[in-house]
Amino acid sequence: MVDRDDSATTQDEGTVHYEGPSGGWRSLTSITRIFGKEIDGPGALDLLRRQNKPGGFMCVSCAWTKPKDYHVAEFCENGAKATLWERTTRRADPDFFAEHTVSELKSWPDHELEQAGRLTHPLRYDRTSDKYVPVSWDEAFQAIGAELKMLDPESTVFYTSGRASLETSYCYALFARLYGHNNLPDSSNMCHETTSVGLKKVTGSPVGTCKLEDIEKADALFFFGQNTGSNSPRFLHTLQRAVKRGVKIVTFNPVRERGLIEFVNPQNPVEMLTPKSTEISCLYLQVRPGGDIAALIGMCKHVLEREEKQWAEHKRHLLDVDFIAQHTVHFEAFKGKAETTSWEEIEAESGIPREYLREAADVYCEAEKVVGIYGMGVTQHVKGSQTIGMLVNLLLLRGNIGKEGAGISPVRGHSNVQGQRTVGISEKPELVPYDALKKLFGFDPPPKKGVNTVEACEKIIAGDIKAFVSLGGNFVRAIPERDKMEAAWPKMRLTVQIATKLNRSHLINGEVAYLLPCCGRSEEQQTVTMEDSLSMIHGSVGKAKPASEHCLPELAIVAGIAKATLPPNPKVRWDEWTEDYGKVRDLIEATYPKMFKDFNQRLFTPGGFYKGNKARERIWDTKSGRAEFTVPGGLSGTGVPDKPGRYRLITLRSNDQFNTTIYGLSDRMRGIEGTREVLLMSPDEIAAAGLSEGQKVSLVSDAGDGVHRQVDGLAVTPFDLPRGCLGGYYPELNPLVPLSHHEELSKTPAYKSVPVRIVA
Ligand SMILES: Nc1nc2c(c(=O)[nH]1)N[C@H]1C(S)=C(S)[C@@H](COP(=O)(O)OP(=O)(O)OC[C@H]3O[C@@H](n4cnc5c(=O)[nH]c(N)nc54)[C@H](O)[C@@H]3O)O[C@H]1N2
Ligand SMILES: Nc1nc2c(c(=O)[nH]1)N[C@H]1C(S)=C(S)[C@@H](COP(=O)(O)OP(=O)(O)OC[C@H]3O[C@@H](n4cnc5c(=O)[nH]c(N)nc54)[C@H](O)[C@@H]3O)O[C@H]1N2
Ligand SMILES: [Mo]
Repeated sequence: MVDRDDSATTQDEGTVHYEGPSGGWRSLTSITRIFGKEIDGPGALDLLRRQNKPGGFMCVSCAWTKPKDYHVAEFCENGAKATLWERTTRRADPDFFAEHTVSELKSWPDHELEQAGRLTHPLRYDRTSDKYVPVSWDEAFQAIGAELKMLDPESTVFYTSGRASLETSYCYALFARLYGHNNLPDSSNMCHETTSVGLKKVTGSPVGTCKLEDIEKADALFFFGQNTGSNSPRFLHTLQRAVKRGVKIVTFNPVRERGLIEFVNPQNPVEMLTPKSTEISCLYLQVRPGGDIAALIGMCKHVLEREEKQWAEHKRHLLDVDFIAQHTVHFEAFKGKAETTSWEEIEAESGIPREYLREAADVYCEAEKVVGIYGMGVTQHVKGSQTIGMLVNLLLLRGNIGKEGAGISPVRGHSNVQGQRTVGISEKPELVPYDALKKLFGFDPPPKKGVNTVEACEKIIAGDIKAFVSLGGNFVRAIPERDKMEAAWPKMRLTVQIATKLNRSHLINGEVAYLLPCCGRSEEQQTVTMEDSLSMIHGSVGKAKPASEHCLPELAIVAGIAKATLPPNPKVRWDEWTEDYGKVRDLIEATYPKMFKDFNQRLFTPGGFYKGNKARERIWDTKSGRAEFTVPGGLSGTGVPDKPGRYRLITLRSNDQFNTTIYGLSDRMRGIEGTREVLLMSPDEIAAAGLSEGQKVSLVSDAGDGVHRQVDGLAVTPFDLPRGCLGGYYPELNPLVPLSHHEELSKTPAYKSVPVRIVA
């Protein structure tokens, strides 16, 4: 449960585990194993060589920052997989679709659907033959436009997955508002929306306050629920350097994730020859899922005890009392809560003995500058905002926000998910500068709040949504409540999917359905831009040969549909914008003059240009005008009481997947190979439940709402996990997640603690 030095020593007998460090030779061999011969060699190598460097190609995988001081090869195993996946030589062309009916394709595993290769032609679903048939772009645009013109705009949804560029995203959001709605859910609604709402509430900032320099200057880093080794591997370089500098890293995670335990740098020739790994975390605490609020209260309790003692003995404060007095509110209420919460309650909910929480808190107290880092292990819980509030409480105690080397750093998911929100993809009108839009384009943007992802699902199930346009992504696979959603989906009048590769969402069609092939980012012939997790904005130059001459850039597709839908407006110049994205950047600058000052001139600033952050300057855009201490409502983050037979299920990503895209069946850093149909469970729990290794079981949801949700055929697999908790893979287990099981303020689905029972 607790690990300090040798990661292997505390391992339970018989538990499956990969014992090697992350990075290293194995990370390179895994790429060749997956892709073999099916990539366009020279083109792909050119992209990888330029990947994430100033003036180069910005990776389509994660949102981790692209540093000014880059490596010779500034890409990781998983970034390379994402680039090569886009550069496959396989094609899902009209011949492919002539051979297979949609019903037949539905029987294929998700992995094989994407394996079919890149989409090459605009396609219309023909119900009579149950096949996709090629159409011309003009025919597709006119037909989609005609349908949209007949519908009430508020009965339509425009979804985005967080990859599309700032330019395309700005145009897409503008199209929605000119058409007449704010129904702009984004993959971020399933991801860091908890940050956009929860972090904003307490600091005034919807995004992290750190720059890379802060992480590089910190004395201690605290990780909560973020799997760096698989999901933002380039960050490991920063961590490795930090450890070598003597920085202390403390990790809270129910799973012992390799990347946060030790790391061999695959780009350091000396380390590759004499594999000597760097130990990453000095303390690795296997918190129970949803137990972070309790763990953080425990740490704060110890910090407050030390303050009292230090003041009594030395008349010196441990807390930053000036900062607390000048910059915060509600300190006393929070202090009261921490003091009156007992260690027994804290240990029971967090699953961590008090001496380890005290040790973690000592690391915090002894560091002048601390950064708090988190991911889906925090945001995807019912009480995710409260957990963020607790992490902020800890940081505020010693003034660790708004000073150099300190701050809070949510690690974002998709490569431009943060940027899409910045340029107007939002269901909330108050987050968009309507005055600027009105002035620039001479219209009144719709005042009514639109739907987020969960609300879109509710309305689709209720039959209130008539059309769904998807700019990337795999919505039906990514969301909760799969069975009801798959049943409701075909009742929509129109579904439009703009995509690079075939996926499950393209096979569950509305009455009228189009599948439109776009260029990947690597194939953009013009410069596009994105914002990374540390709020740096970068230009990306792709210029690879498109998968087919019929693929169009995403912006051209959005413009094509918009033109066919909207009445002409001399201020809205779709053709000019498609021709020259620089003009869209001028519009972005005109709409957001502070963040995007001199946008076109600063595109290629090495390391990106910073969009700014008020909380970083200690200007608090909160209700009180100060940073806010908060008192959590309870100690559990799950929102569901424990009871006998009920487990907390964590849905995980493997190292061989990007969200719903499954590259292969190896989760090498967790030692799980050849299958994803597993139920991870601690050996003690397996014994207690009377199960045996390898036994096939079913999971049923235990949400108490009377709805039966079940997934069968999961092999019981011993794995080092805290008590009362199970693990398994996303998206296979999504049918178990109730739509109503979401974060309380932001409605982010609570994918990290799904209440389930095992049926043997
Ligand atoms: N290669 C690759 N890279 C990716 C992605 C991918 O699928 N593949 N996806 C991208 C996207 S969209 C996103 S959002 C990010 C996701 O990246 P992460 O934020 O790392 O998300 P997850 O992989 O879902 O897992 C989060 C971690 O939280 C831990 N955890 C679960 N429950 C709890 C809890 O209650 N408390 C704590 N402290 N920890 C918990 C899990 O064990 C896991 O290690 O990665 C992005 N990058
Ligand atoms: N149980 C569970 N569910 C989860 C999560 C979890 O941790 N657990 N995580 C959630 C999170 S954090 C997220 S972000 C969502 C992800 O949800 P989405 O963003 O909707 O899903 P992706 O799998 O990223 O989408 C993959 C598809 O995008 C298309 N695509 C790829 N590149 C491009 C491109 O350049 N342009 C276009 N137009 N299309 C492209 C391809 O067709 C590919 O099949 O899932 C969420 N669902
Ligand atoms: Mo995400």
